[in-house]
Amino acid sequence: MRKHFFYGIILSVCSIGLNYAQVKVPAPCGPTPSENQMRLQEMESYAFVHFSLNTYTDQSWGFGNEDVKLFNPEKSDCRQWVRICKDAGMKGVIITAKHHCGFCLWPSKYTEYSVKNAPWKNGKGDMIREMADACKEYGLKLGIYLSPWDRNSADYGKPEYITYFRNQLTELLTNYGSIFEVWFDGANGGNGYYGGANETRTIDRTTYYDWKNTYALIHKLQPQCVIWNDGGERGDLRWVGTEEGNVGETNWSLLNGKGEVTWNMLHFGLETGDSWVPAEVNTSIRPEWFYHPNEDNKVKTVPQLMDLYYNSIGRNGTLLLNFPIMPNGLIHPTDEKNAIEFGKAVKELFAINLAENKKAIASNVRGKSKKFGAEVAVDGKKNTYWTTDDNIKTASLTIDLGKPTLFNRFLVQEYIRLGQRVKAFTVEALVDGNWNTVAKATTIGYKRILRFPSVKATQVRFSITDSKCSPVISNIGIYDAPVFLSTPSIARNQSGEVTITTNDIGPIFYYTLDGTEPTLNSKKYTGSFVADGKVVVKAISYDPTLGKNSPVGQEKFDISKKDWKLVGIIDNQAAAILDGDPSSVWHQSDKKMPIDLVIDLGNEYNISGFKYLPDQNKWSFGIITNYKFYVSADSKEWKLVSEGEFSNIKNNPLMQIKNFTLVMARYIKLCALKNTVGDDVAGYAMVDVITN
Ligand code: FUL
Repeated sequence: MRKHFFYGIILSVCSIGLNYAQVKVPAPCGPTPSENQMRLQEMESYAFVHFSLNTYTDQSWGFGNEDVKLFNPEKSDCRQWVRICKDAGMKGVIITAKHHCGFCLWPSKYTEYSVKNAPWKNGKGDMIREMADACKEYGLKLGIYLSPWDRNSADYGKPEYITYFRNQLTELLTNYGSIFEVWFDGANGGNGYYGGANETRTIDRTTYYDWKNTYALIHKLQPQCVIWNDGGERGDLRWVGTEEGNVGETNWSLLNGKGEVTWNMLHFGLETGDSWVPAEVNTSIRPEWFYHPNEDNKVKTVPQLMDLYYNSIGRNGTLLLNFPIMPNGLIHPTDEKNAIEFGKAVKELFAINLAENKKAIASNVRGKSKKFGAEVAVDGKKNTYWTTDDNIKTASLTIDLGKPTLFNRFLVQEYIRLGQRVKAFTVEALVDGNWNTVAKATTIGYKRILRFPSVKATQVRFSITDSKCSPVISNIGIYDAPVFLSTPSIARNQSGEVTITTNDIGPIFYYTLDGTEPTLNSKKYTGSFVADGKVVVKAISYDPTLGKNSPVGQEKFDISKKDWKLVGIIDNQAAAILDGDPSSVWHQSDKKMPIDLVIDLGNEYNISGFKYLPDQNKWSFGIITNYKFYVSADSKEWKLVSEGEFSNIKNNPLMQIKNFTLVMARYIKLCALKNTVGDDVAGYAMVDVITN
């Protein structure tokens, strides 16, 4: 009897051993990330800092003739920037070593247009060196933004410029230690100073830069560096088609290595793509990339930054968040405060994974092996995974939370070293013995986080309903996230009626009209009210059940539009320009460029600027890039008061603000000279004036 028992043990040990040895890891499914791409994906979030001569001229894009003498950040402190980035949870910082104006933040040997001729530190300063030192001190990685378009260089457009560009790249990749990412912006060619030529230069972005050889140089100098490039040859990462701070809910980390890349491919990836090209979500903590004092109250709030987190990292992307540097060389205190609170909130949110080390079972386990079992998905280790037998494309995993548990977030990760596989999944919660679906989604990738209203359940079932190959899940997290109320939106229509709204369900609003911060003692909003003429409306929303209020929303309105009339336009839809609603838009397409829009303000005013908001819709068109702006007392004799470009309006279609010398007028004329696609359509969501 004892003998049998002994042989039995030997036999079963052998068969376990056999079973273990037989269960092979799944084969990769489609393209997989390189080590460099993997390292970047695991960084999850990193920062941009935008600092150049634009900082001193209040511009988005410099022309290339701005005076180097303007650059004198008397308090500049890269340690402040890096400390803030670190506290915000970021793992690296990419600095605009050279933006489109061509000004270099390091003393390049190859141009005079750099810090070496600026008053800052008597021409002895080197901002890239200071950044490299600060990054080292705080344990963050350093990245470089080097604009291929250079509006200062006399050689731009000629072959000589490529040598210049590579010389600069060599300086940056040789003298400042390890660089984790190089960023080549897609804005290319156009008008500029070009060493005094003051002309328009056009290049073929697919051939001019000879990216292949530039990439070879980067690989030689910095083998661990990833390349971001929106200008031609496919890089290691892709732009997501918007600077608003989101990537598609469906997000494949794939594209084709060659061929055209459409907007949809940028935003959603390409399920059938033959190359691994993950999404990087780039956006600014303020509307624009460079510092503009008029955006001091437009800094993204913590709830907005949390949305950004879910819409980037939570959708299988990395987050590249920009901080504009002020003329004194520091990050503004509001940006600092919001970024640090955001970092803290993310840390707190993910501190307790309610699923970790809980009992879990799966509908299928690869070779019935413990190594690939359900519990491995909740073991908190990133290199272990639950997977199924080959050819299994639908499967579920159930986690027993042990007791009724409140949660509102579900996080899941694929082991992407074996490819991105899952096409669709659902999450259900067991409440009082019934399974309720709490969320449905498509792709997962490196990380997917789903938000849903709080639910109290004893078990959670994660079901893969479609997959390219057998699913490979490395991690599952269940969280009870604190709820943030979003900043309320404030709009005013042509009759002067102010409306306050929010996407949250249930909160009430309090507001002020005298510039003071609203509190629960301020006036309660009971519906739209009239506040015509110049006024600042500030509002908060408050949820009595949560006992929480939102950050302050604010809108500064100028003169009343009651008496405004669009001159010579009979289409009723054109009222969209004056209705105060940023989502409504009117296009004129019955004329050839230049196309005029004339507005009668009804009275004479002292005007010192104008605002133009382009079409804000997803499939927007008629976005004006070049304009002239005229004023008149009688609509007969016109005076040109401003002309130029709406820089970067294509990628970042913000409200454009142009200031000019004070002038008395009753009529205004916005003349569209060109739009983003070069056709004859001019679209307007809003046109407004700034009075003294
Ligand atoms: C854009 C540029 O044109 C902006 O100025 C900014 O640098 C942003 C990150 O990329 O396309």
